Amino acid sequence: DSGSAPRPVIDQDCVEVSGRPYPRDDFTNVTPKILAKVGRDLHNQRHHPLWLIKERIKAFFYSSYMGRGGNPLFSVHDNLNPVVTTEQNFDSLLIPPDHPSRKQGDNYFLNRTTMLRAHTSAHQRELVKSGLDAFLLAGDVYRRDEIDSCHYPVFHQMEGVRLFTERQVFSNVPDSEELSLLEHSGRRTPHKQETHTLEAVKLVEFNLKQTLTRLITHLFGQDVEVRWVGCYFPFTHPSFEMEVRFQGDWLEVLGCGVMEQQLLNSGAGDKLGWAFGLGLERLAMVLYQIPDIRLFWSQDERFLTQFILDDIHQPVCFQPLSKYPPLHNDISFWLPEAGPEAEPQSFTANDFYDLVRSIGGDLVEKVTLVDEFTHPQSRRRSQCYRIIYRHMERTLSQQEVRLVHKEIEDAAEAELGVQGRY
Ligand code: FA5
Ligand code: MG
Repeated sequence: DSGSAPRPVIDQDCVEVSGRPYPRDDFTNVTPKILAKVGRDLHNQRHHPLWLIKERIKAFFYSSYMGRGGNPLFSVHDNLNPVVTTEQNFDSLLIPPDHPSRKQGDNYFLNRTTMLRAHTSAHQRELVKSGLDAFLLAGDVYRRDEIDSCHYPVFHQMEGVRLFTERQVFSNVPDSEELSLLEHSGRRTPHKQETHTLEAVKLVEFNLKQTLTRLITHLFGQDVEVRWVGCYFPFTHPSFEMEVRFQGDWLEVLGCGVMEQQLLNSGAGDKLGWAFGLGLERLAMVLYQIPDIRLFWSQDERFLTQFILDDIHQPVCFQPLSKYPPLHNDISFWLPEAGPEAEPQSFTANDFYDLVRSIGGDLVEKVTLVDEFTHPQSRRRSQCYRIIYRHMERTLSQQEVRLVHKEIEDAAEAELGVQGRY
């Protein structure tokens, strides 16, 4: 049979992503379900709601910020490979070696040195280094996280960065000859970094917040309720999160701040910068009243055709697909007993969430820890999770759910070392 096509070789030693092999090691934890999402590029699919919101954000920046000569100030990048080094995702952003965000339990690793990016900030340094002063960057990002209507292990972010020269920062301040961006013997305070002058930081911070507030009112109209919350990122200081009122609650839509000066040292050390990272799904959910984040992955025409517009600014009156009834099923198990001292925690909730998502896929709407106790004599710990199953496009049968639930029970025992109390 010399004429037949070569058969694909399934390589036990490598993970293949977009046609490239990555050697497995003890850090490898990507699942086939996750790998199947790489390359879907929802943000680049014309008329997809994530594409639509990306286009609307681009349009805002294009029309509000002109460079010299009338060309757009911000360049847009939406095709960077989601496979990055851990150096890009963490070290390049000053995330310390022991920082909790590096945990295996929170990220999808191809191996110890390579991962699916957990945020678009992973590309900040390379783009700043290439000489850009203002850019937007959209992409798919990957995180092991909780399961509910606002969290999904693959989502999309838009990053924005803008750098300012001293002249640009003080351009509207009269008699500003005495002012400078940087100072040499300053101290870090809750309001500023050691090398920044307070005047410069306040102007950059104001520009950042004004830009984002204008973006949000451009998208949602004047009536949207917004609030700023102070927070912490290793790569910005000071740092903030913006929350928007959604379905009676505050929903976090973005993080931002004044860039750590160290990030600008290779080539832009004489400038100051701001950066933000926003969740495209979260904004689209608020804008189009999309009730569940799984819908973005739907191939259902009744969902997708609602976003086909002649003009990206045309309002969308999203008609939710009727909600089909949920079914729930609980699962209880004894956690693995604490191993030898050297082996720390052998079970994390994210391992379980990931397993549920791997097997149940988009049938799973939500997973919550409903009960937990420690046996008084044996000291063994038991947990009970409630899994809510609901299909977005049809009614599930008890039978169908029982099969999936059984598969989850078996896999939890086989893969997580728990002992089922089924
Ligand atoms: C970050 O990812 C930072 N890189 C943002 C940043 C960039 C800060 C530049 C400063 C400068 P955070 O983890 O909070 O931050 O995520 C940013 C946004 O992504 C959130 O506000 C939210 O809108 C969205 N997001 C986070 N996790 C999820 C998830 N599991 N599902 C959907 N959206 C999410
Ligand atoms: Mg956050």
